[in-house]
Amino acid sequence: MIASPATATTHYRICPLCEACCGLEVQVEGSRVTRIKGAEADVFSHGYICPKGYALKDLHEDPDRLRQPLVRRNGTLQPATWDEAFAEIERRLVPLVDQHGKDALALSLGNPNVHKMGLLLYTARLIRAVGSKNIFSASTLDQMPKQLSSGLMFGNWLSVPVPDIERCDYLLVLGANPMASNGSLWTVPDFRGKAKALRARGGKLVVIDPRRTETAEAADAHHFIRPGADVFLLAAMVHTLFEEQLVHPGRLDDWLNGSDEVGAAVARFSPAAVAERCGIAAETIRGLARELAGAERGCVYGRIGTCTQTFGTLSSWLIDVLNVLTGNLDSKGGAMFPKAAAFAANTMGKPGVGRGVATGRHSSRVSGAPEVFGELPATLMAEEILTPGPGQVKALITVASNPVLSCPGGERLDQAIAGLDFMVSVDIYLNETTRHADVILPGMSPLEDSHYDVAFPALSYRNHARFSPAVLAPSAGSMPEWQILLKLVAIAQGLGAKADVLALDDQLLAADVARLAGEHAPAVLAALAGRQGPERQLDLALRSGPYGDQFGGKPEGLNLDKVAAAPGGVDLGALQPRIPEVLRTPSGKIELAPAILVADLARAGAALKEPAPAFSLIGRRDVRSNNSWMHNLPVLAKGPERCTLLMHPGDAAALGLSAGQLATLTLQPGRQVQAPVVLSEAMMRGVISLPHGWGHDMPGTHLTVAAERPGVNLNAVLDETLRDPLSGNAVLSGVAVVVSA
Ligand SMILES: Nc1nc2c(c(=O)[nH]1)N[C@H]1C(S)=C(S)[C@@H](COP(=O)(O)OP(=O)(O)OC[C@H]3O[C@@H](n4cnc5c(=O)[nH]c(N)nc54)[C@H](O)[C@@H]3O)O[C@H]1N2
Ligand SMILES: Nc1nc2c(c(=O)[nH]1)N[C@H]1C(S)=C(S)[C@@H](COP(=O)(O)OP(=O)(O)OC[C@H]3O[C@@H](n4cnc5c(=O)[nH]c(N)nc54)[C@H](O)[C@@H]3O)O[C@H]1N2
Ligand code: SF4
Ligand SMILES: [Mo]
Repeated sequence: MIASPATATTHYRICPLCEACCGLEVQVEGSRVTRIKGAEADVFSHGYICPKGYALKDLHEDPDRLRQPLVRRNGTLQPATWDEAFAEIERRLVPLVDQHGKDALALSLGNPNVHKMGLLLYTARLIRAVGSKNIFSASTLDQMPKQLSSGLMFGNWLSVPVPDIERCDYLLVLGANPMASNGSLWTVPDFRGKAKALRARGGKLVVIDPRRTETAEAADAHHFIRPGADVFLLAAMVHTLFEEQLVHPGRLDDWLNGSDEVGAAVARFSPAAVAERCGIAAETIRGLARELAGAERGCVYGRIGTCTQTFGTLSSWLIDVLNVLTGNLDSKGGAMFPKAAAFAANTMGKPGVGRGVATGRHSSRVSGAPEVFGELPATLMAEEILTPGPGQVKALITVASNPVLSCPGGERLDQAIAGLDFMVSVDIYLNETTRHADVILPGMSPLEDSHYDVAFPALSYRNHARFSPAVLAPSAGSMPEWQILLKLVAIAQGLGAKADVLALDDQLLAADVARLAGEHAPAVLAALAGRQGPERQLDLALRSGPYGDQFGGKPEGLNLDKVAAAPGGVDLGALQPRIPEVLRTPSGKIELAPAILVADLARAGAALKEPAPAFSLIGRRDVRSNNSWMHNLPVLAKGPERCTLLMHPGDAAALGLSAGQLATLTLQPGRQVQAPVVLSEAMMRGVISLPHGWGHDMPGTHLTVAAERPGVNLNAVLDETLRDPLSGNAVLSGVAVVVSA
């Protein structure tokens, strides 16, 4: 806490609203938030803030935010006590699972889970307790391809290399718009400032995107690409490296398997063969490969645009193949592996070797889709609910998840969810999805909760450890989300709704410690005494982590007390090379040519022969919006209409459409949406853009501000059967569409 004038106090809080994880300074008078600004003292974000950061105040004060459990009685959701809510869950859920089996209960885990320590650490416990194979999350609407390609290449699902932007002098960005999204699978507050600095020191930023985005505007070069064609472009760049003898992995040579196989596998993807499909000239493709190879410190970074396509895993893989072959992986200024202070799987176990990753340990009941990283594709949720037979999903727990708006086939899913026997939502709003719940259990305002980013330090541009204590005391009648989840664990385990969650927390932690510390477990548990819940797990992770005090073994090392006492966090330095130590493949090497990826290139080869659709649809993100749930916050909701259809003026003219007119998008027979047209020269010809997360006009919701300008639900009409077969990720981009006036 920092002293402030008069009665105001100033508090440090890590922003939980996007992956940039900026440190904020929140000024409070009494229980009222009076000002929010970027924390200059933050060792990682140095005072940066975006418009969403201010919205924490609106979120805290939002009268529509739920503050009390709701239980459905006689068809309507009514306020209830926590005891009543948990008793109702026990009464309904336990017999249902007893009768139909564990798989009859599905979990749907949404994006905010990863932004709250209590949610992320305790949904892990809930997944284990529920024991269902029907685990769905936003990961298969987002980044699963990158996790799979990283897992296959480096041996761990979460070993994702990120650009070392402060030392990079050539950055090639595909399918990402960090100027609007503030970065993803790459925690990089103030991307704009860092990109500017890169260019100021003579570096070059190049963007590949079907739209000339805000990021492209700030770049040295931008190339339009036909949606979904990245796999061809990337394969042709790899082809060029081999053809022109530009393959130079440098020190990685000793740690590589499969370079020659990769060269052979991309033989058919010459720049000339792919140019037309990509919409990029062959000479430009060669030029990109040469620039990357010639850069002293180059890096290729791809994000959601390269994942949410049928060849998502191939594209994600080829990006790192380029980084490896040009000697830019694990090298200063290239694509590097952060070393997180806590919770990172790639800092645990034996360094340099491991079991690697495998998929398909089980498969989905109806479509037979393989499990990936313990999950089934989110797009299969509807069919698992709707298709009768043994193993049919009859009950659902959603945790911070709004799949009716965020998952393709949203309208069908909406109907499926409405027909469930029982549904629980851990959520802060009565929205498009939670309106179907029988019980809603509300989480707290982030300002009432302490925080440490569990996932993002493993994806950060610089190593760091930062903790923020709760800014405000919890409001009366609230319950920490980790305790809500532990109650659900207790019910799932048959301990009952009245179980003592603090005792259960002790038990679960003791089991973790026994696994981790063996004979030293009693001493470790004693050292952790005095804390509970997520903060105790955090102390354990920090102390046993790569910078930790090892419970006295390294007294100068980190623990939670030290991190919490450091104003603005602890800087742990620039990223350092980690190969071979970071690897967890059975061979102890980088697997450059995993068999399932090489095999999948045949599918890409076949697709290359098919013509691109006349019109294809892509999404977009706006800095004042965030997926489906921040549209109820006045500070963000104001301003121009955001749920609009962007198209090139030439395309609009050809279709007889003008600005402001409603265009109809037809994705399949019977699936249409209408949105107002905005003309934009920044769109590639033949490509239109509509954002997701809108459609706040459904009955039974309580989102007063959002309902004023609801927009339309793009995902209601997107095709839920389109997936990347390897990762199970949904295809959200480059979908064929018919546009009419
Ligand atoms: N067409 C299309 N669809 C997409 C995408 C796209 O680009 N195009 N993007 C995809 C991506 S990347 C993602 S990550 C998903 C996101 O989709 P979801 O995972 O569904 O996440 P959100 O849309 O952010 O909805 C978050 C939910 O969490 C609740 N919530 C917010 N804060 C809290 C909290 O503190 N506690 C609790 N308990 N609940 C909270 C909100 O009320 C809301 O119900 O959407 C995907 N869908
Ligand atoms: N303001 C804001 N910030 C957010 C979010 C938000 O909704 N709003 N969502 C958060 C979440 S959940 C995520 S996952 C991240 C995502 O972070 P980013 O990956 O940066 O997401 P986008 O801004 O959607 O950028 C994707 C880009 O890919 C382009 N694209 C579409 N299809 C293709 C293609 O086939 N090939 C290529 N090369 N490009 C393509 C799009 O035009 C778009 O510019 O953002 C996070 N941050
Ligand atoms: S960029 Fe904005 S929303 Fe993201 S963490 Fe920073 S302040 Fe929060
Ligand atoms: Mo996401």
